Amino acid sequence: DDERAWWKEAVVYQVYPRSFNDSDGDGVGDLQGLVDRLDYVASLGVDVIWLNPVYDSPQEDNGYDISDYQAIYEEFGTMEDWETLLEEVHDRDMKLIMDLVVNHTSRDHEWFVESRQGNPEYEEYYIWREGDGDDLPNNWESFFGGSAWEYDEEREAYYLHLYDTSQPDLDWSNEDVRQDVFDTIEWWLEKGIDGFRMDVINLLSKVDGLPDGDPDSEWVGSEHFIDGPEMTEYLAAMDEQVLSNYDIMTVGEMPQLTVEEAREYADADGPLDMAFHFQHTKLDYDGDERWAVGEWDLTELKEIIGRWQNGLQDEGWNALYWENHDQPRVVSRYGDPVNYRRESAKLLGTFMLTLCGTPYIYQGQELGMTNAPWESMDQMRDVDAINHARELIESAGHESYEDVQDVVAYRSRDNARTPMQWDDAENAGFTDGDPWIQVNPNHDEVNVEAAEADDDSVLNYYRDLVDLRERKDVLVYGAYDDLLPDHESVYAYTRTMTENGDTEQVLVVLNFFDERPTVELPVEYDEATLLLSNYDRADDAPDTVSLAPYEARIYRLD
Ligand code: TEU
Repeated sequence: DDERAWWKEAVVYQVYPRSFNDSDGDGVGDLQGLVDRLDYVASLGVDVIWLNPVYDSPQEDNGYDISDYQAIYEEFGTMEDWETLLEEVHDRDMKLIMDLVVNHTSRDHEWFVESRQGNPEYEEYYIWREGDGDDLPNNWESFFGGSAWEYDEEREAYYLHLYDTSQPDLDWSNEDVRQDVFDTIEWWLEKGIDGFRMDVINLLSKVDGLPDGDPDSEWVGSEHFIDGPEMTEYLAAMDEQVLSNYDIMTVGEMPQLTVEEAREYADADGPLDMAFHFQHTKLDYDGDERWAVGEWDLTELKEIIGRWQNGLQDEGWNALYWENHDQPRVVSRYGDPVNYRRESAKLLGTFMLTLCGTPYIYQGQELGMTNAPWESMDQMRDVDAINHARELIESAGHESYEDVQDVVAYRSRDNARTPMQWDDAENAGFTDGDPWIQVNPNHDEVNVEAAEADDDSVLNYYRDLVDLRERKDVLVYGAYDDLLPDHESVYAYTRTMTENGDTEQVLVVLNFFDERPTVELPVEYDEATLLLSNYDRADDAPDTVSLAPYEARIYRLD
């Protein structure tokens, strides 16, 4: 969609506050720590910060279990600190979007406390079902493993939790729930924030009667709770009552999202501006299996990206990402963290910042941070990884963690959550205390201080990429054309935009592996200018290109 909007032209930087910067030495990142590093964030040239949940929470799922939507988690600071943050972000001409987690709350939320006591006002706020002993209400599974039902002694009934047992799902079919959530959204918007990232927002509506799901499906029950029957209605109401009254950006996180659905959620009158899908994050699964690692294929990546680039060309808008707090580090998945860490980090960055859509850079991605070694269970913090590690050990009749270490260490969400690497000091400059999670040992080499001092660093390359994108509308709005859909190691595409009779075209050539291929490209041009590359080389003709390992080039064609 080429109608202009500020959020289409924006580059977003995601901050996971728990792991960004600790200002008070308790080993946990905090709001003041982020404020202290805002000049760094601004120096990247980004326009928007997406802040992961900072609300009051028992932190069973690092803040995705919210016990009070209108208070700040104590270890992160106070509401005053948060207000300072907003002000300081705005002072630097950036915007701030917050995480909205309203599929579920924490079990400690007052609504749940009242609900489990059977207080009539809150009785129907969550999804309660009768049942006893092994007789579960249905066969739905939690994303984190095990049944999606937990028995509550107090209410003597089961409640549904599609995530952790500490995260009961709200009953969105209850109008009072919707109204309370809309009021919360409005309360934050009135504080002056610039939008929301909406957590698992396509899970709100559950099929009536909660029927059993296909037992062979990867997430049992999901056909009955993903994109349920009332989804469109709930989001339309949220939009009409609250969102549409503000000039904000909204991005929905939507597991199992297809292009067709994305066009509906994010068309011109849709409730959302864009949505995160997961298709390209599953390339390295073994089939459908997340807790197994498979070989990935570049032509498959092209197919997925092409589907989304073309599918949202006229309607809707892409959200572009490689990493976030739930994904392992991209260099360790689709690059080479050992022999070509820098080159492949730059290559993957080039890809993300030259596609059509709004790019999201996750903290540390701009340094080429990698997965960490998880040598024992007690180094791990993530409830998802820990649960699945236990399940894997049990189900395969394994003895110990070592037997499942390869897959767990590769896939764990903790890979994204190791502290931001500021310098080569003991705790990477993240904290003066004991970090809540291990610091990646490679921080002695991979860190901001070293990257600042090095013209060739991944960091400085990301700055160039962001800068280029900010200067070239064709990189934001231009149409995408894949030149080599069948090539197994080189990805090459153009972005083309015609405005007032002038055509602007950019060519991107990416070598995704460590070989040295030569490719012929079907491009027409009178003059080609190399705008950016991760190798130092003189301009050469872009129709016959010989590439070094993980080489990336961006040309302007005239
Ligand atoms: O995640 C939803 C979710 O299911 C995925 O992001 C999942 O972690 C991913 O598919 C793994 O590949 C959101 C939050 O981002 C996550 O941190 C929370 O734990 C979860 O919701 C529950 O709120």
